[in-house]
Amino acid sequence: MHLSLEDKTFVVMGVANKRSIAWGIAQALDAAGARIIFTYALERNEKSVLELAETLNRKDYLILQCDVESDEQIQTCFQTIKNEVGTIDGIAHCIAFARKEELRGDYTNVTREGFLLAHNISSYSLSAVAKAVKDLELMPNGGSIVTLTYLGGERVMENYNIMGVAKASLEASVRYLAYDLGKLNIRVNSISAGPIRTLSAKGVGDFNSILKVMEERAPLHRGVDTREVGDTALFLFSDLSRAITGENIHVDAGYHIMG
Ligand code: NDP
Ligand code: KAL
Repeated sequence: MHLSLEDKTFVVMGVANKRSIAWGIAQALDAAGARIIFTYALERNEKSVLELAETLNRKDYLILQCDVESDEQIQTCFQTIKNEVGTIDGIAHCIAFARKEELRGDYTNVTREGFLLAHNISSYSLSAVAKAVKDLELMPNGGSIVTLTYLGGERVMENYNIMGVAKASLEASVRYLAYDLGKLNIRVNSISAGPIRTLSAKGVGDFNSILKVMEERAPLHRGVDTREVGDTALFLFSDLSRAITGENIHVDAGYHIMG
């Protein structure tokens, strides 16, 4: 099915490389003709985002730095968007981080610093970005904000630990933000993606066995890819989902329904 978002602009946060879920979302948006503004955290990622952006159909993309640990960078980034583009129609927030050593073993090994860091980058950042959108009146015509979560935010999944707690906070933030921004006709939803082999997934947990269990037990008996997540994001960015907000859509081949 073809959706046209030709007159719309979206901010995509969290492209690290071509395996990133954010890149799958960018590809889906590009296929629908949308204009994209990319944000990255680390200087060293700017070049890889630029190389990927060059492969898009639309060349009027922007690439801006936005380390979400910094209020100043968030403010500067979204003020630049306001100055250069005026208004936007949506944001894909595809950002999470926790210390590697707190993503294995007992959850009780978590430290105060590690707990706060995971929540700061993986959860608070969504609220901070939503606040910037509201304060700068970036979505005067309404809009759609989409974030990424994982089943470990709803249930205990081995090794996910502090990230599961941060995702629970993120999912609750989606509901409170949906209520708050609903007044402005801005919708806020999350996509709960099945396991996908990205840079973040590398070196944490036993990814192969998690994927194997998914292929065995999920109703569709397969994994999912970033373009499938991208297509669901496209739906959430489009008018087809105009009455959906505060929702968490599982794009996981149905794995979450299994007992
Ligand atoms: P990637 O590693 O490709 O993307 C993670 C991104 O987070 C990177 O681009 C990284 O940027 C960014 N990031 C980390 N810290 C910061 C920061 N301080 N400021 C701004 N950006 C930051 O992995 P995924 O595509 O897998 O992850 C995207 C989202 O999807 C995450 O929220 C993740 O939890 C979620 N998810 C992933 C699943 C999977 O199986 N892969 C399953 C379900 C959900 P940089 O490299 O510049 O630091
Ligand atoms: C149960 C699963 C197995 C893996 C356990 C934990 C995964 C946590 C995700 C979290 C985002 C990973 C990290 O923060 C990794 C980080 O400590 C080290 N990596 C990096 O710094 C790289 C270079 C950058 C790009 O990564 C980040 N994030 O900035 C969960 C699996 C099955 C599903 C996943 C991977 C879910 C998820 O939320 O990503």
